[in-house]
Amino acid sequence: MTLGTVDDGLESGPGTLSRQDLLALHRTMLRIRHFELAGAKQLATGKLSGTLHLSVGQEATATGVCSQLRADDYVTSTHRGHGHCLAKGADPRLMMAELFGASAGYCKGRSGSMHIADASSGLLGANGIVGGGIPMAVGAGLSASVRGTDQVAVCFFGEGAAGEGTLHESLNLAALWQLPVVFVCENNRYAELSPIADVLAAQRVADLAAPFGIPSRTDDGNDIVAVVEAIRWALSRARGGQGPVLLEFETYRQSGHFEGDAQTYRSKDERDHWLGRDPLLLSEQRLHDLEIEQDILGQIADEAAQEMLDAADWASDQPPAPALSMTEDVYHPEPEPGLTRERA
Ligand SMILES: Cc1ncc(C[n+]2csc(CCOP(=O)(O)OP(=O)(O)O)c2C)c(N)n1
Repeated sequence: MTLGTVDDGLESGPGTLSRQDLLALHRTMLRIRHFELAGAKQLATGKLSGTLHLSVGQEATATGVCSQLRADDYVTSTHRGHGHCLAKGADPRLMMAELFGASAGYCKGRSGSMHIADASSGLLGANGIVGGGIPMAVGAGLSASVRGTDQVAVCFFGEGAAGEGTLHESLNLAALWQLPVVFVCENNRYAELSPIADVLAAQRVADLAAPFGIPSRTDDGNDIVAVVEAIRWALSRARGGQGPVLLEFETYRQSGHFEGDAQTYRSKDERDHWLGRDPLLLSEQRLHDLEIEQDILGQIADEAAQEMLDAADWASDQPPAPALSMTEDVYHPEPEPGLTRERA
């Protein structure tokens, strides 16, 4: 669709974002929401096997952060990475094909949901290893620094990953070498089934940056404008040669840890509270305040839903990757002369 109906004579929205910007952000959040819902539907109807880690409720963090990145900036993601990939510019059809294990997918059907990568959009990979993407972003930041570019590397991670050694090693090196890395914690309050207080000694993830002299802040991760403001601050430092930054965003995973999770570990009251703070709801309220008509919002939502249903339909028709292709394109060094592969 064209947003031409609100294009003319735009006033500035809050936080130096125009109404057009806010609509574009809203649209990206809707595309993420509907990608997740379309994937869940494929699972529920048995067309897709395995499970998925959905990011329903966390759309504002992926959208806000990636909206301020350049195409050549790097992103590393997590097991809950669909939103990060979409927001960084990945094609939902090629992502969906990965969920189906189809050769047409970004990684020829070998990545599944948790390891989608697309170098052409700077996506160095989602990652099923909790904390695994964090040092990769430091490597990407080091590469940018050595090559003398002004690219930035962003790693998304959860508060559960904040207890992993990889975060602390990565903060150390990024600070020591003053690398252009933005550490982005999506604190969705639960690591699998464990509340944050059971897994992290620090009061806040943002506090973990202080020993390394890294500036940090905690913001509302469900408010798209707050996310954009925070990442703009972080990027002005990281791209400006002032070294790494850590952003913590408070948010809530509305979906289970995985599709099929009975979610007995949280109360209805808690859930209801956060449903009232749904990032799409908050964004819609703001757009209403800016006098954007409901018809326009409805049209954007319908288009996002249709796009993702079509992507799922298309992907489900793609031929699965042949089993024997599994070892193709996988790094395995040749054995030294005189050694057989078995002995090497
Ligand atoms: C190194 C490693 N340890 C444990 C796991 C099992 N595991 C998968 S998801 C998860 C919780 C991660 O929590 P968090 O980092 O907060 O991300 P969220 O699931 O909340 O998005 C764990 C422990 C894993 N995949 N990798």
